[in-house]
Amino acid sequence: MAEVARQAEEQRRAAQAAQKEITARQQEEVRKSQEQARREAAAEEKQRAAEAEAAAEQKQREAEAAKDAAAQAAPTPPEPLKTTLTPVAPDLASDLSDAASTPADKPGLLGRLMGRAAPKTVVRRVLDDDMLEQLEELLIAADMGVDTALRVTANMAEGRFGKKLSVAEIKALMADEIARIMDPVARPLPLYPKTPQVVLVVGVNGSGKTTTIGKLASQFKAAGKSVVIAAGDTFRAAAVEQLQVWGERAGVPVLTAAQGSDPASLAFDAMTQAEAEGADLLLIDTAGRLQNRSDLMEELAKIVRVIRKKDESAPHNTLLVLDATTGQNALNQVKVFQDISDVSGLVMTKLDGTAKGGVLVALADKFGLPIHAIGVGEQIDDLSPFDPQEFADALVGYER
Ligand SMILES: Nc1nc2c(ncn2[C@@H]2O[C@H](COP(=O)(O)OP(=O)(O)O)[C@@H](O)[C@H]2O)c(=O)[nH]1
Ligand SMILES: [Mg+2]
Repeated sequence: MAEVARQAEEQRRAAQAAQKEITARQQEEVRKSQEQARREAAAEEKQRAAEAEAAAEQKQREAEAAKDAAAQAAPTPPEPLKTTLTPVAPDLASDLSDAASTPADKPGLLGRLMGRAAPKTVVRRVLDDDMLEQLEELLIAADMGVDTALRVTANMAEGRFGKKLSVAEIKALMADEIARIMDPVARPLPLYPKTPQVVLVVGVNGSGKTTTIGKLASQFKAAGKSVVIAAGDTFRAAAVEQLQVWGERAGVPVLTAAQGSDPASLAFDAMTQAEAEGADLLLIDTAGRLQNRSDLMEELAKIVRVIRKKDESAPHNTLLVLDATTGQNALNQVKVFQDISDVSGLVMTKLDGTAKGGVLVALADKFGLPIHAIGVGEQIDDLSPFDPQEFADALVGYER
């Protein structure tokens, strides 16, 4: 019996020990699984943090890329005219009271007119015939032409003859008179509801037609217009390539034809494509070989005839592109192109750094044709609206 009891007791103990062991194992497992859960939670947390960090980085990268793109897309405004256009005479631009001018400097026109003065002293001189004559010479030297120069000085003298004026007053007066002549012709390229609006671009070789078309296409595109370009100067292969480069820069399709092929048939195809695409504008480049005037006239007339088969009212603008550095010659070019085409407006290029900007005043005075824009450099954004006061101030070297 005792043996049985002892065995039972042993069994009970063994069972108890086994139970203890099981419990310990279970506890160990619980502990382990809790540990595992903690580890997983920590890993998950780490993962989330890493993801958040990556997202933030990505966001920053995107913001930076957007900023870069915006910086690239935003047209850098062209240099102000007052820093790029050469004033009527450098002497007019430099203030007499400027202490920086050294005695070695040539006194310059106004220096001679007014006499040398102690720094900071405002010199005044009487506006008399002598002074008016010298101002005229200055304007003629800037390619304003005799008639227009006389008109400007006569207007300056009106009501002021015999009065004493300072350099600043003379500059302001001259700038105002010039701006008054330019005001009526300063008009942007008109846009019509009829599409495609056909803009025929004419002018002598090298005047800046192709460059201006590239700049215009870029500006219209930026303004949300759809544009098609026709490379109508089929005479020179290089001209077509140049236009293709501009088209790529502006993001505008350029229609081309083989060198020497008929520009009129290209214009017709371009018109067909512009209509099919629902384009807002069709810009047609042309050759500018004035050496053979009747050929050029025939070529332009044929382009016009052909596009009128599609739209009787086309071309809606005939833009004459003139090079400011050709000075008075630009006046002859207007006459010639008015003879052989229906010039509706002007673009004056290369006003950056020319001393012949005065020709624009003569053009406004003599022809009264709208001046739509001015070219102030070779880059895509170097086409500015024409602002008469800014132009006049820059021409005279007047700081407002
Ligand atoms: N500085 C300056 N150069 C210009 C301007 N417009 C055009 N040009 C340059 O004048 C040259 C002739 O221009 P281009 O467009 O080929 O004239 P096109 O023969 O009439 O088509 C090129 O070297 C142009 O870069 C301008 O406004 N300023
Ligand atoms: Mg060209």
